[in-house]
Amino acid sequence: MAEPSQENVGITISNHLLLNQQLSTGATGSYTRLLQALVLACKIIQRDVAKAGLVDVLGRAGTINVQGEEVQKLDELANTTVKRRLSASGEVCGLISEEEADIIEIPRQYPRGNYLVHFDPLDGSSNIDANVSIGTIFSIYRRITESTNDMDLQDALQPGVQQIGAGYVIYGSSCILVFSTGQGVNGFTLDPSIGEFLLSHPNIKTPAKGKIYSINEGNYGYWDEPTKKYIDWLKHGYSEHKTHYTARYVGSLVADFHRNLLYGGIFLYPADLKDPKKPQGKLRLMCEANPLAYIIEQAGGLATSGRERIMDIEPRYIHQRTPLIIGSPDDVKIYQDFVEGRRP
Ligand code: AHM
Ligand code: MG
Repeated sequence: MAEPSQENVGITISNHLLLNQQLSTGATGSYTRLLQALVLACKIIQRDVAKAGLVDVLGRAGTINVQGEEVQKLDELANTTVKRRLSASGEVCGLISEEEADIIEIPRQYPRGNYLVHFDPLDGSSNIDANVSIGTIFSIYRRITESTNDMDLQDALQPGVQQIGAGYVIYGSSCILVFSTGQGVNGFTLDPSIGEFLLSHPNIKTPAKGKIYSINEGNYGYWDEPTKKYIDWLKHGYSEHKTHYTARYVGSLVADFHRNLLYGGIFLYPADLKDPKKPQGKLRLMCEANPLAYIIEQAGGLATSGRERIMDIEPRYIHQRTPLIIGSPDDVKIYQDFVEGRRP
């Protein structure tokens, strides 16, 4: 697919996808149909998120609303929406959601396509009641098993380098969809008056170095020594780095990631050494770390677990977690220097 130029700013996402399909030799339209189904799912979730405050007034999730129906939790609703729309596209052979333990089978009435999608339908959902930005994250692979049947675990457990597309949507002050299919990163903002995502951020590149660091410092006592030293250095090593780092942490991954992507900086969710539930940190490799790693690398940044590049990790199970250190390349390299003992 070709990189969009500044002249394309304002074109609709459908137009952008179709143009790229025309420019890709041998394209059948399957991938475009898959992406269009994802876009539609995200528009529906945006509509539901925008009504979340009203749901709270008219009936809490899990209670019975005025029509006598049970009010569904927003993250369950988002999960159902993505499943339905992607299944009905006829382009997927299976789905894997953060919300469900196993591979999701595609209902029998739909054909099995060649793609599979890992997704987190509503990341940061603990922030919903406070009106803080939340998001959907997705990661697309081509199936590797040769079959017209359902996908199997081998298809699901591909390393991040095999992704053929990834992205996220933020339901925030405006609704923005950021994605890449391997030729750079583009951002589309939803114009609610026409119900269309329009190209607003063509060819996003992250700054080589930033001034922002994002980490849950309440967990300081649980980090490994290199991470503690790195954060101490960011806060106290002013004479060396000659800049003033500033802390920003929303606690909603898409919001923290997106801000740092645009402004530059580093986001860290390291391993948690004292919490037996989080020896690998909190974030999931397949539906959170890999797609954001794909985006950041496409934008010129880096993503590591501290031990290895995120996209090189060989997944062993679907809901595997990983430490995630991601952002501007120079900042991630300095973190790596601390890990590898090049800085005291
Ligand atoms: P979730 O998938 O249960 O919503 O949890 C993931 C969220 C991320 O959005 C965010 O980066 C992280 O949890 C924050 O965790 P913490 O509250 O431990 O700092
Ligand atoms: Mg999540």
